[in-house]
Amino acid sequence: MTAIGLDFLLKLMELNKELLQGTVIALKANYIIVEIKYNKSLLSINNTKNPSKFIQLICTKRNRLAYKGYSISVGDIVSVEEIDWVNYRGVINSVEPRVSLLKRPSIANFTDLFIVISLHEPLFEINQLSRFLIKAEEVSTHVYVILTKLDLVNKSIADDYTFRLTKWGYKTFPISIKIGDGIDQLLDKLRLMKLSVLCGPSGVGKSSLINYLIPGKSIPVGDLSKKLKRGKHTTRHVELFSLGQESFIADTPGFNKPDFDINPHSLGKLFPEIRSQLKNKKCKFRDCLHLDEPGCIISRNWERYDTYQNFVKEMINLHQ
Ligand SMILES: Nc1nc2c(ncn2[C@@H]2O[C@H](COP(=O)(O)OP(=O)(O)OP(=O)(O)O)[C@@H](O)[C@H]2O)c(=O)[nH]1
Ligand SMILES: [Mg+2]
Ligand SMILES: [Zn+2]
Repeated sequence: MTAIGLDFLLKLMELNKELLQGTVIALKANYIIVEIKYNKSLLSINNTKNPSKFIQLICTKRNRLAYKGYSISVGDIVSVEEIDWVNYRGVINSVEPRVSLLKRPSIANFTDLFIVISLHEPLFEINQLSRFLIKAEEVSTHVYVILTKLDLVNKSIADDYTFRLTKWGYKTFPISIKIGDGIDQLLDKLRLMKLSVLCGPSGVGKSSLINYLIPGKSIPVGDLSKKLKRGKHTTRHVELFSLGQESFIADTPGFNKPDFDINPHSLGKLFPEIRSQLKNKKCKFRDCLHLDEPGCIISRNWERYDTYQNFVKEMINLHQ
């Protein structure tokens, strides 16, 4: 055996003794795909084979984790051992406590939620967007909107929507991957975040956006249905993609009508328009629904007040 070969083997043995931490980026059949960032010792053994900064390992999990009822989600930070560097396989030994968990789609440790909605094809619907926003507000205080397909509408229409959504209380990113508009500002924001999730209806361009943001990516994207101009549910599973330094973006399967089940009294907290009005003043009754109660201080003069009323009524009916 040559000196270099022995050195290589010793390093492998050393590394196998250590547990390596990585992020679960996808669940595929019975395997868990974990991405591990190169550290110095990894670079020294592996740079000739895989010049990228990240290695993906195909993992299983220790039976002990299954017995304890641990389910592993995309986004989980895990420790991997028994790494086979030839076939890039490993065994997950433990899962770090989660900072956050999104249930549908299931993603652990997300930090920011981006509701992606198209300005045209599929048609922009305030009610649908508000349903996505309510679901996002339920689980996160970091909610943003991406308006896609800017190239398909007049600039005045795009400006009008952006202005309105900003007034609702959401930082809004109008973009087009066909003409490249708005991408730099969005990418600057995404790179500051640890794990941003793209959620929204099918066909709005979530996967296309990730392909555009990450050179060389080719996630499958789908045409819209000819008649209804709706998406065809092309993405079927959650997957994380690295945007570089400690920053991931999650692609998710689109769904068209998010359901929610919320106490009608809690709905107001999920509308930034109501939250801002309640900052310095209070309604007379603590459990005010902000409908017709005497002493209610919430103004009726804002764009989504009707949407709010309808959601309250929907939740009252649901809980009857
Ligand atoms: N004109 C235009 N079309 C776009 C743009 N972005 C995406 N598309 C098109 O929109 C269609 C749907 O794109 P996808 O990326 O598959 O949409 P998705 O949101 O991932 O859909 P699901 O995976 O079904 O949830 C494709 O035909 C894209 O080419 C854009 O900025 N402008
Ligand atoms: Mg997709
Ligand atoms: Zn009130």
